[in-house]
Amino acid sequence: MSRIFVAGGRGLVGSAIVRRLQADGVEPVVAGRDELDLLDQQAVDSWFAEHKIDQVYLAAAKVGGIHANDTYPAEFLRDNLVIQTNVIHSAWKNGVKKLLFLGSSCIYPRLAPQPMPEDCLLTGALEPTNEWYAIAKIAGIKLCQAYRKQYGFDAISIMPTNLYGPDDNFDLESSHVLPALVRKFHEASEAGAASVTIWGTGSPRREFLHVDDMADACVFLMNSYSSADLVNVGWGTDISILELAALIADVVGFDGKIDLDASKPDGTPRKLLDTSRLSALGWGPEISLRQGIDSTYDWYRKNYS
Ligand code: GFB
Repeated sequence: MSRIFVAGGRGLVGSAIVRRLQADGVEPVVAGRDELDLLDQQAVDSWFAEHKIDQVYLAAAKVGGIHANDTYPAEFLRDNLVIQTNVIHSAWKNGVKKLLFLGSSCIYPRLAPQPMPEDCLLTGALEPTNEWYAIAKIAGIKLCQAYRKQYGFDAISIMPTNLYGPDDNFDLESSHVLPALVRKFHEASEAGAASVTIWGTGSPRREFLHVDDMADACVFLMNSYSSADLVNVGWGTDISILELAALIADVVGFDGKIDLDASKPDGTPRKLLDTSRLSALGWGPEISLRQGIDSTYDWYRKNYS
């Protein structure tokens, strides 16, 4: 049986991949930060030499929403470059047979054609609020392609759209919009507040995919796909941030006002992935946004609030 390492196995995506593998009766290897510091090349190299891993899901990264990306550019660039370089290099050096690298839809130009096909990579300027993270992820894709070209290493790159689900970060400063709004509307509803304030103009459009669908796509691609060409993973339709806020308010049962704080950045005007490459390979998502928000809100109430 293959030995599978999920790097970042305690995070949003990594823990979903672990659950998905366990559902198939596979127990992947996970190493917490206390056990393995992915920023330490020596430590990562010794760890791989010792553990004899066959497959790697590289889901470890420094991540955050628009405010965190914009506030900590040095960490988003440096930590992600180092983590992915350490893992990809040590995996190859220690005989790993296959590696799946997780990128992000923010690698594409700010004003890319919508929906965004994989081949619009590097055809225009990036969104300034997350260009640091995007540059690190683009370097990760290029590293996978370079190791494939020079060493024949079977590394593939997958670009998820905005993800959400259980084990997400619900911190109001550093989280992405969906968990932030779940928390804001929940707290407003509990407190009987008259209004909730959301950031920006409410007009940017985003596509949201439940992380369990994402994990299923990762396992599918790990087992069936081998190419230097990246693959987008998304839900297929997008909604505006104001529509998302109204949907979350409805799930939570908040019937007050929604205010906009236009002093906060909007970020990319629209981010919708073209998923025709993945559809042609035979995979599609299953969890609708309404279902996904319902179950995420259940999880939040049980585990967080
Ligand atoms: O999810 P989010 O933080 O990141 O924000 P991005 C999406 C949109 O929601 C922006 C608005 O227009 C925000 O201004 N928004 C409204 C809020 N209210 C809130 C709130 O309370 N919290 C947050 N966080 N947003 C990230 C990138 O971009 O997407 C990362 O910064 C990564 O690099 C990730 O690619 C997937 O979708 O704009």
